[in-house]
Amino acid sequence: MTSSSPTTFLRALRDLDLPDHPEAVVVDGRALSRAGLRAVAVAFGARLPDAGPVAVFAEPTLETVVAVSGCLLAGVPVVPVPPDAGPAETAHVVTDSGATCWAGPPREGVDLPVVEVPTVADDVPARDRPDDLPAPVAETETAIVLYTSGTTGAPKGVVLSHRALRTGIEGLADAWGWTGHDVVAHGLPLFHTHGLVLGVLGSLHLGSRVVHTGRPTPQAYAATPATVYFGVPTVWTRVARDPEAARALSGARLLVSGSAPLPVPVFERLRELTGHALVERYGMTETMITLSTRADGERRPGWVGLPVGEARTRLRAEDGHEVPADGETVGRLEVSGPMLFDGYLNLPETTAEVLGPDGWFATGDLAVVDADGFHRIVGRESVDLIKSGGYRIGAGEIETSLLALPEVQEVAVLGLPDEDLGQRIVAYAVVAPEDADDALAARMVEHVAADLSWHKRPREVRFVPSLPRNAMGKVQKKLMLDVPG
Ligand code: MLC
Ligand code: AMP
Repeated sequence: MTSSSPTTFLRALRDLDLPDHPEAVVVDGRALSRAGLRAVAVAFGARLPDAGPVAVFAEPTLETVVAVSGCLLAGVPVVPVPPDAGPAETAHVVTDSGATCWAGPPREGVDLPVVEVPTVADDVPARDRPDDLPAPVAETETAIVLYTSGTTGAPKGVVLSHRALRTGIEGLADAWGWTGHDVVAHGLPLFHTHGLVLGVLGSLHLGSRVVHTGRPTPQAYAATPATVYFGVPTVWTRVARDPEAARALSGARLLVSGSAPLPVPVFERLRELTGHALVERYGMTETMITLSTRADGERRPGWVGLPVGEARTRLRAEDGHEVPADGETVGRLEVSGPMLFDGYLNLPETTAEVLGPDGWFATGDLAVVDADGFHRIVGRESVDLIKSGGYRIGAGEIETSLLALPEVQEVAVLGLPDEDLGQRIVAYAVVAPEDADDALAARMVEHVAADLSWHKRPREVRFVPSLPRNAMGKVQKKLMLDVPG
């Protein structure tokens, strides 16, 4: 067994000697100081029935911040549950993660003891308010399990240690000059890396204030004074279409885009409107943020910059050789470093397919690197992993869901280019001619929204007489992507 130092993640929440602010954390208009958050988070941790993982219904609320912080301070793994997930997906996350209790409102598919989440210290009886923090667990212990889609099957639990989160955040602090003097604003979901781990937990580690705007709308961003704004490209595309909101962000220190490719015209338009060249960064649930442009360095539209902190990258050709750093030759991007995940929960074989014994992780993304070490993400190897609005969605899970409808004989799900969402989920379905109508299309969309989650619903259904297949019977999705409309 390897020894490991105690975790120091969430330093600014552990160490109350650091400067505090009455509105250190604001979610949708409700605020806590860090001292206040620490008190209720520790009280929440003390209520947990055992050391088992805690499933947290991760709405964008102060309760989510308290529950997640409380688990991390208590050294208990936390499992954020997407609030828009249907009963089947919720049940999968709760069961697969082995969660032993539930922090959130009653929910179909969840049969676990509920732990109430306090947000006001005075509401917690004095006897239930520990004076001190629990002893920190080892850095190598699991901090969080984030569920994310693969090309097929149900979402997989990505296991991240306290060390992965800490080193990932400290790398970004270095790249972005992110300090306790910053105010971070965003309105992203609190069940993924971007909104939860970077926006909220990153701030609680580095001591910046964080303001969650409820929704990531241009108006909400414009109305929230901050030094650093986080957004997925869809958010920035919408800001670029709202000149007044965009101009309101001119006084920021950094505007940061990530989770999907930022279109170059959006980068250019925002430069015109705000005077800012956006910082672009690339990451994955499995890797934290591994590449970024720098606060004090070049920002090149369409490029995601240099390795962050202790992250290392390499680009491999199909034959396994490293590709030249010429800014043109495309290779498979691999990443190593202490910010990597420990594996997919309960899936050792799937983990071994992507995470080698040498510590290199195959991202599934294709990239080029130039002589200065600048990276550009070219695309993904598989068309079956779709990024829509910054959400990662597996074509396979949607196809499986749709095939449960008796009318759907065959189906292929694709991510088609979309100006707003980056990719738009389109389901190509083979059904009997008499079934092919708007009512069935609407029912298919509703079925996915209810069965999986709202953000995984197809935005469009196209009825087709057949799907193109090769001699082996495999659907030729790349051919379908080449055929317009
Ligand atoms: C939402 N709606 C629902 C619903 N859920 N209606 C019925 N049932 C439900 N379950 C409604 C909303 O209220 C809203 O209505 C409308 O549907 C649209 O919802 P939306 O999903 O908010 O808007 P949309 O335009 O589809 O989404 C754009 C978006 C969203 C940018 C807001 O895609 C988003 O939040 N993306 C962020 C994804 C993300 O954080 N990814 C990071 C992954 S981590 P109305 O009427 O109010 O408009 C990662 C690592 C890294 O990638 O590198 O960062
Ligand atoms: P997720 O696990 O949701 O973080 O999704 C990770 C995937 O998002 C990566 O494998 C990339 O395909 C994509 N991605 C994240 N950031 C960027 C970026 N800046 N540019 C292009 N693709 C990105």
